[in-house]
Amino acid sequence: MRYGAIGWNTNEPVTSFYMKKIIVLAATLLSLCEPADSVAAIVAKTFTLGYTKANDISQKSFTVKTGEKVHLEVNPTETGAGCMSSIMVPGLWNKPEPLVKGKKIVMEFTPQRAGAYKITCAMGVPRGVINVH
Ligand SMILES: [Cu+2]
Repeated sequence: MRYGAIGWNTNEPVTSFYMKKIIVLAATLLSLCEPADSVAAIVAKTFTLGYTKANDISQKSFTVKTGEKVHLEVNPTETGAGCMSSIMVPGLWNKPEPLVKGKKIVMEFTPQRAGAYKITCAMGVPRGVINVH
């Protein structure tokens, strides 16, 4: 075989040249095959909310799609008191989470059925809505 035919001018053996190409190609293909979980984490619809006693959660209405992962985060700058001192989303996040100053709350879920899901306190008093289409 004639040197120069594929554009190299070192004394590198032909096999080594192609092995490097194959390793780079294999690494590229592997990097495309990430587990489903990390793909979902990337595409999760994310909402980052604040909370104060006076204004409650900083966003009250949400629109998401069925089958789409939702990452709903609340960062309380005050600790809740009384009736509305906890938060949950019946049907999507059934565990009441206490609103405590400086304690981040993360609720992650993937709605499977369309509907209007109320955001409530532990007793079910509404404070917002997640519309699933
Ligand atoms: Cu309540």
